[in-house]
Formats: sequence, structure tokens, C-alpha cells
Amino acid sequence: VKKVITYGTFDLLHHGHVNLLRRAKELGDYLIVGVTSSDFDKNRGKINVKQSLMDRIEAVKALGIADEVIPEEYYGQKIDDIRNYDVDIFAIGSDWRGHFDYLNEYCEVVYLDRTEGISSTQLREGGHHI
Ligand code: C2G
Repeated sequence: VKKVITYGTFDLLHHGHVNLLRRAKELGDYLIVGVTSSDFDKNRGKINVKQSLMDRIEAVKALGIADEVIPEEYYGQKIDDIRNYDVDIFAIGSDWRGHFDYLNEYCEVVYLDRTEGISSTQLREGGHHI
């Protein structure tokens, strides 16, 4: 079984997130999604997230794409998760290109092209939800 892991905030879930999760899932047989906790987001400077961790986890689960959804709560958790879940591929959007190359020591790192024209920031500012 080829295991893929990806992480994100997934605030106000939109089709950019859905595309990313579908393509991440296609890289393997089993997809684990790490959803950032509110504290973790605050610590990395994301202070305006609208939805609670529980709501964001429920929204990701409801898509039915992920085989497992877990909270991401601390720096360094990615390495622990990759080891503990025996992950083969770490996938993330291309806005992070280069940033997670250090994980190549533990598994394959894949950057997936971001969907243009949609973002949580835009939705938080009152843009339209598609
Ligand atoms: N994404 C995308 N297209 C968009 C918007 C987002 O492909 N138009 C992708 C991002 O690249 C990311 C995922 O959707 O892979 C989740 O995005 P966010 O909710 O913004 O989360 P992010 O801050 O990228 O979390 O540990 C957390 C991770 O490091 C990244």
C-alpha cells in the first residue's frame, strides 16, 4: 500500500482544496490529511482562520477523499507522522515549492500545482464560494 500524506488549514473549504486532495490521493492508495490546529496556525502567523479545527476536520472528512484525517498540532509533527504512518509520499501545493525539500530524507516530496483564482483569504474577505 502506497501511503500519501498532505497538510493544510482547509478554512472555508473550496475547489482549490478539493483539487489538491484528489490529486494527492491519486499519487497512492491511502491518503492521510493533517489539518492544522488553531494554535499551530496562530504560531505560524495565520491569525484570521474562520472555522474551528473540528469544523475543518469534518469538512475534509465529508469529501470522502481522505482515508484518515488527523490534527496537526506542533512543529516537527510531519517527520513524526511520516515515520509513524510509514508514509511513502508527502504532497503539498506548489505555493510551498522548495520549503519541504528537507522531508526528502524521510519520503518522496511532491509539489502539486495550485488551483489559480481561489483562496481561503479571498473567501474570508467576502469573495464568492464555488
Ligand atoms: N491549495 C491549492 N490551490 C488553492 C489553494 C490551496 O492547491 N487555490 C492547496 C495548498 O497549496 C495546500 C492545501 O491546498 O497544499 C491547503 O491549503 P491551506 O488551507 O492554505 O493550508 P496551508 O497554509 O498551505 O498549509 O502544515 C500546514 C501546511 O504546511 C500548509
